[in-house]
Amino acid sequence: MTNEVKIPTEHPRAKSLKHRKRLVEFFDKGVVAQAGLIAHGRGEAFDYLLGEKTANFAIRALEAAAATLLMSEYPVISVNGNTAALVATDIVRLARITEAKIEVNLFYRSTKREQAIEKVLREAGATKVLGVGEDASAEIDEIGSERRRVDPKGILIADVVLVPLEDGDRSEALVNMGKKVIAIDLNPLSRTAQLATITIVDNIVRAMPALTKIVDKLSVESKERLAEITSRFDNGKILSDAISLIRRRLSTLAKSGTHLSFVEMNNR
Ligand code: PTJ
Repeated sequence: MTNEVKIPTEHPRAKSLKHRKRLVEFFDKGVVAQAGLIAHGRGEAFDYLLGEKTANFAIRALEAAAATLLMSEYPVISVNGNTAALVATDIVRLARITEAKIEVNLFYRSTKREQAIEKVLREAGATKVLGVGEDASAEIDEIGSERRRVDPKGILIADVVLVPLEDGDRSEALVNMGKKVIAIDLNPLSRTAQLATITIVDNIVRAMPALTKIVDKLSVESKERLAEITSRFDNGKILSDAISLIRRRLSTLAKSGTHLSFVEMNNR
């Protein structure tokens, strides 16, 4: 039913409605998990609080993420249902320019879903997709969920893992294994956001294309310059800035009680 309804382009929330429609469509195709729809709603709520824009702190995290990817030896992009539905083309583009592997890694794992996600990625241009079926033959013991099953040619041996949107049981284990974890998560309070090496507090639909652009821009920089970007990066400060932005927006909005004429704060 949701997918039969045409979204009017002039609708004030047309973009957000289109993303919802796409997720429902990909849920019907067996790509997105039921819980993926709930997770998206949680993300939307945080995006609303953050002002639905890529904030300065997210740009700083994107730069650190781009520098980290460019300096890495064996980067892997981990893909789940929501990510495949919303940003498959960006994943393939980013993998190409960073020479990263793409691996399907699911919380609600089933061979059918793994294959459906692989199909979406291949249709978006991926030539190789790790972690599907028997290929996910290694296990990370510290992870309790199905996410522990990984590809021995992928996440298991990666030095940097990009996890756009996940459920938080994994960041800590990957960091404990000595890997750098780059997370994209709209909730600065989530376990993933808190435990990642670099947290991009932004919507994957904005952050993924932005990351590709920044990687392109930084790809001409020297190793020293890239190392400088990562060494001065402070993830605690990023999380603190994200939480402060929410607080500032809410206290300003709380004063008037109405927000539709709300002028964006320019001191972000
Ligand atoms: O496809 P699977 O089987 O691997 O399952 C994927 C989900 C998303 C269902 C699973 O990882 C899960 O349950 O995740 P959580 O615990 O609901 O966490 C999802 C996090 O992503 C939350 O912190 C949301 O705020 C955040 N989020 C949701 N949508 C977006 C987002 N962050 C960035 N961009 C989004 N579009």
